[in-house]
This record gives sequence, structure tokens and C-alpha cells, in this order.
Amino acid sequence: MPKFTRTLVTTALPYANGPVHLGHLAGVYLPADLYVRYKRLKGEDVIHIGGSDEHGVPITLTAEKEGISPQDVVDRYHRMNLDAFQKCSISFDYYGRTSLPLHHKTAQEFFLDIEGKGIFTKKTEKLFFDRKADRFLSDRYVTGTCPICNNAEANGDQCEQCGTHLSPLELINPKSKLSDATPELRETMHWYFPLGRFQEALEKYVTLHEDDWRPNVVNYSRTWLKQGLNDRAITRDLSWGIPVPLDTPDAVGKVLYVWFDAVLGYISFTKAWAEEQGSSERWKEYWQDPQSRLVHFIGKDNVVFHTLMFPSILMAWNEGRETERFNLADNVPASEFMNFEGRKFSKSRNYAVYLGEFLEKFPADTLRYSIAVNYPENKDTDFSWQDFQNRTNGELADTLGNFIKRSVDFTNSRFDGEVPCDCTPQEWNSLGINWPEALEQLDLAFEQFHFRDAVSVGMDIARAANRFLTSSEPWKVIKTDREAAAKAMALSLNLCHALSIALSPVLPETCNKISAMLGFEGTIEDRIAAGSSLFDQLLLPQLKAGHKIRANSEILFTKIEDSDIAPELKKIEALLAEAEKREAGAAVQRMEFKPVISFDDFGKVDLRVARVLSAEKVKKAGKLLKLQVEVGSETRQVLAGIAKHYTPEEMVGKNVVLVANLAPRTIRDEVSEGMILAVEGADGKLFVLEPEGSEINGQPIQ
Ligand code: B3M
Ligand code: ZN
Repeated sequence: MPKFTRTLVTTALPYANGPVHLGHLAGVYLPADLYVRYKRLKGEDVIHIGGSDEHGVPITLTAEKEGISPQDVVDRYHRMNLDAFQKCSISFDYYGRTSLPLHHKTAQEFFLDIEGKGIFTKKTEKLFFDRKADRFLSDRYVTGTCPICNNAEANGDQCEQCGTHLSPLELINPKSKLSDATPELRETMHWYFPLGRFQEALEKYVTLHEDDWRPNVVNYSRTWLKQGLNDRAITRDLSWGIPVPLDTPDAVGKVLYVWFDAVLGYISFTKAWAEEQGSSERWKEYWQDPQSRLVHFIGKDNVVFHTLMFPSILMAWNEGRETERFNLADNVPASEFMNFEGRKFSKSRNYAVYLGEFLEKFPADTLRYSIAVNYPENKDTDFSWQDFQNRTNGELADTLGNFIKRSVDFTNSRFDGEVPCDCTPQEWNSLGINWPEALEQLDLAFEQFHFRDAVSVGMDIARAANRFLTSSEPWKVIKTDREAAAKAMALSLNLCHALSIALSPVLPETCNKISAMLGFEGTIEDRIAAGSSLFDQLLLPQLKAGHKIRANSEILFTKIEDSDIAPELKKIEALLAEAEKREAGAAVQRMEFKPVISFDDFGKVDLRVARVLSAEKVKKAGKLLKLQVEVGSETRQVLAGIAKHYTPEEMVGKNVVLVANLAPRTIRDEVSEGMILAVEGADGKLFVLEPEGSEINGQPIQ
């Protein structure tokens, strides 16, 4: 018996705070859809659950910026994204919303269950409070100067310029984004989820899957585990979100942290799906029957939320329960990123192609194909208009479309629109295609999430089919040997049928059109019978002599002309020029010198030559190196935001310029006693200043 009898596929819930772009499609939604469609064609029990993530601070920030309510924001983008997914044939069984009551109820149930077991801890801490706005400020609402790189517009959670993860308390001159007021520190209490309590269980869980999960998924998880898991605050002082479901005074004004609630969306949406099916308890089969397989499709930036956080929330729920225990994910196929014309998609810079907009100009199947063959499985890949045009015109129009059209048209014109004769299994196996092997490759490719391979198995069949038809030349042969031409056409039509199945996951609309041209009613999925695989039909010719095909063909793919993509290329040019201008602007800004200072002022700065004795990375601050430097007779500890530019080994032994009389500052629980000077190159690389000379250690720089 197979290990699993049904599969629950989930896809990361996009924030309803902007339109999804091709990068999202490539990493998450298309691969999930390919997998789900494949499983359905196999006659397996599978459902695909997704939806909008409608909480979180970015949504309230958008609402404030536009002067509308958060509900307006999520209504707009939920509709827009659902519409784009539908146009792209992403076949969700249910597409939910985390703002719906059933979701709120589910998340609150989880909170209460874990609270009731005494698993959460509560901690009081000092957070920034904006008196003018009368609100606590979550990290994203605070901006200020980065203590590492001096960027004046660092966010409270991270500095975009140097990438350092920050806490708002580390910002110099913090400001509230709501009112520009300088925030004050106030005490507030929050609920914390003690991830560390599940450390051992999570280590076991990751180890159990170290061979079947992708290396990046195992590595990201292990990096966190190695650092030791800490308590995570799972409540926030906000008004938009799911209220903490307690009547106590300390729960007033608190909502659940967006990530705590979002992952539970997978569960509440499955409940909503079951209700829609008219059997409201059926969701349990997918979540709680150990024979159900749970698979999360996500992007690489969401890994630990799905391999550590969500599993530990489920473990907390399962604790002390004999029944109604939740399954943990069996696999978490996280993708790398797809870039766009060689650069990262960036919503904030508007450097993106949005799915909905794309589909207004080009058909979904052509996009699905181009994206699938560039699926970022284990490295970042690129989407380019040129590649899109080449693949559409070459592989889809010339190879696949042309073969289908020639087969259907010739049958109609010369064989009365009927399959002219039967084909034997021997003939079927002499086409240069090893059908059992192709089937096995398809299975392997889909089951192991190698979607590029899965598509190429299908396209190999199309190429073989094209070669067969071209070399059998029925349009010539028919003049002398009608029977041979009939045989070629019967085989070709059967190849059309095989292709309509093999390529159906990636080209669902096209394959339904092929199926209709071959004379079938309804969609391909209409022909699926539970428990029997449509793919098995590839093993033998299915269309018998006399099978009637449709009297007219249609063009499956329209070629993309240079003039069709010219405006798109122009747009990219404009975007790139804009980016360049911005970068140049930044340089000009740097030329705006600081106010003049006196000699005396300058004399106050004590710059010294120091030598790096040792260097190491700083835990949880990926950009920082902790240096011990020798300056004359003293040894100092200095934190420098250069970890992305120098390895610790490279730094050891270097002479550096040390600002020796800077007041000490604590960053990430480490004291920094000074600063070393560095300069940023054009591509963002930092170069540490290295004074040359002999016996200069400790010498002042003047
Ligand atoms: N909305 C983050 C993201 O879009 C988040 C995913 C939630 S999955 C439960 O990257
Ligand atoms: Zn910075």
C-alpha cells in the first residue's frame, strides 16, 4: 500500500498588499499547480489550498498612505490576485482570506489551546510609543539612522542599505512613521511562543527529512537550529489583526502576530473548503489522517516559518492529545528566486511584471510554459522577454502547435475527419519514444518536484512526433500509397492525444483545445476517473479506426512578433534608466557635504592605525564582523558591518583606520569600542581603508 492515500498542497499566502508578479508565479503558484494537476490526472486524491494573507503591518501602512481602511486595501488586492490566478489557470480548490471569521476563530482556538496548556510565556518589554498617534509602534513603523552604515532611512527591523537586521532600539534618532514624532519608550506586555521548548523535536523532524527535502530547505532550518531557538513574540500592539481572545485587561489592544495567524490559514481555508463541499468535517481527513501527505510550496524566504514555526505550533496543539493530532509537512519544496531581465524583482522599486497585466497581453499557457522551463528549483533563474518570445515561437508554435494542426487538417482534408485505421502496440512503440520510460520519467520528475524535467519529457514527445510526421510525408505518400499515409495519420492523431495528456499540467488550456479538436467532449479533467491514471493511456494508442475528430482546427499559439515585445523592452529600459538615475542621485546626495566644522572640531576625532588580531561573525547579524584590533598597547573590540564583503580570515592581519575615541555602543549584546573606516564602491561593495607603512601601529592619522 502506498504511504499516502491523499495529498494536501498549500501555497504561501501572498500578502493582499500588492499584485503578485512573475517571480511569485515561478517560485510558488505554478509549480504547485503543475504538481496538483499531475496528481489529478493520476486519479489521486489531492486538494490545493491557498489564499490571501490579509494582516500585517505593511497593509496598515498602505492604508494610511492612501487614506483608506486596511479592509479596502485587502479587498482590492485579494480580488486582483485571485483574478490573476484564475486567468493563469492556477487551479485552487479553495482560495481563502485570513480576514474571514472562520479564520479568526481557528487562529484564536489555537491561541487558547496553547495558552491553556501554559506553553506561552509573557514578557514585558519597552517598546517605542508614539504619543501623537497614541500607539505602540511595531518595528516597521520606526525609522532612523542605521548604527552600522549611517543610512538615515533605516527601518526598525532592517537597514535596506547594509542589510543588517536591527531592532528599533538600535536606531540613531528614531522617528515614528506615523507622525514624525520622536517616539518614547513605554512598557508593554506580549505573549511569546517558546520555540526553544521544541528544539529537540524540531531537530528530529528536520533530520527525518534531510534526504527528501531540498538541500536549501534543510540548510536554512539547520542554521536556525544551530543558533538555538529563542522565544518569539506572537502578539502585537495593533488594531488590524486577530484580537487576542482573552477578556483580561492585558489583552486589550493586542492582536496575534501575522505569521502566527497566517500559517493557520492553511487549516482554516481547508475547513472552509470542506464546508463548501457540504461535509464540514472533511478537512480533518487532510490534516489529521496520517495517510494524508502535506506539502507546502513556498519561496526560499519563507522556509523557517514552514519547517520550524508552523510545525512547532502544531506540536504544541498535538501535545497531550491522542486524537485530532495534526500532521506535519512531509515536504516543503521551497524555490529559489526568478529574476527579471537579470535583476531582482522589486515591488518597492516597481521593477516587476505583474501577473494580471501580463495576461492582458499574452495567453496564460505561453507564460506557464516559459516559466516552467525556467523553474528556479535549486538556483536563481531569469525571465527575459527574448526567451519568452523564442520559446513561444519555437517550441510552442513551430513544434507543438504546428504538429497538431498538420495532423488535424490533413485528416480532415484527406480522411474525412476520421482516424483512418487502428494502430498496433508495435507500431506505437516504433515511433522513437520509449513510452514506459517516458511515463516513469514523468512520475519521477513530478513526484520529486523537478518541474523542468517534467516539461521536457512532454516536449521530447512533441519533437519526436514532429519528426515522425515530417519524415513520413503523408501528403506525398498518399499519392502512391494511401494505406501508408493512413497509418501515418492514425499514429499522428494518437500522438496528438498523448501530447494532450502529457502536457496538460503545464498547458491546460491548450491541451483542452487539442482534446476538443480530437473530438472529445468537455475538458481533459472531465475524463479522469478516481483511482485510474490518465497518464497510463500513453502506453497504448487510444484512438481507434473511425474515431471522429472535429471538422476544423484552430491555431494554438500565435507567434510573438518583435513589435509585440518592443513596448515591454522599452519599459525595462525606462525602469533601468530610472534605477540608474536613482543611484546617480544617491551619489550626488553624497556630494552634499556636511556643514563646515572647525579645526578644533576635527581635532577631536582620534583616528589611529590599528591591526586586526582576530575576526568572527556575529550570531544573527549576518552583516557584522566582530574584530579584536590592536592599537598600540591596547586591544579593542569593534563591530563592523562588513561580513558580506570580507571573510573573517581576510580581515586578520590587516592594518585598518580606527576611530579610537568614539563612545562605545552596544549592538546585538556586543560592545563596539570604535569604528573602522571603509568606503563603498559603485556596486555596493565595501572596501576597508588599509594604511600602508612600517611600524605604524597605534599612530595617529593626521
Ligand atoms: N505572506 C509572506 C510572503 O508573502 C507571507 C507568506 C505567508 S505563508 C503562510 O512572503
Ligand atoms: Zn545600515
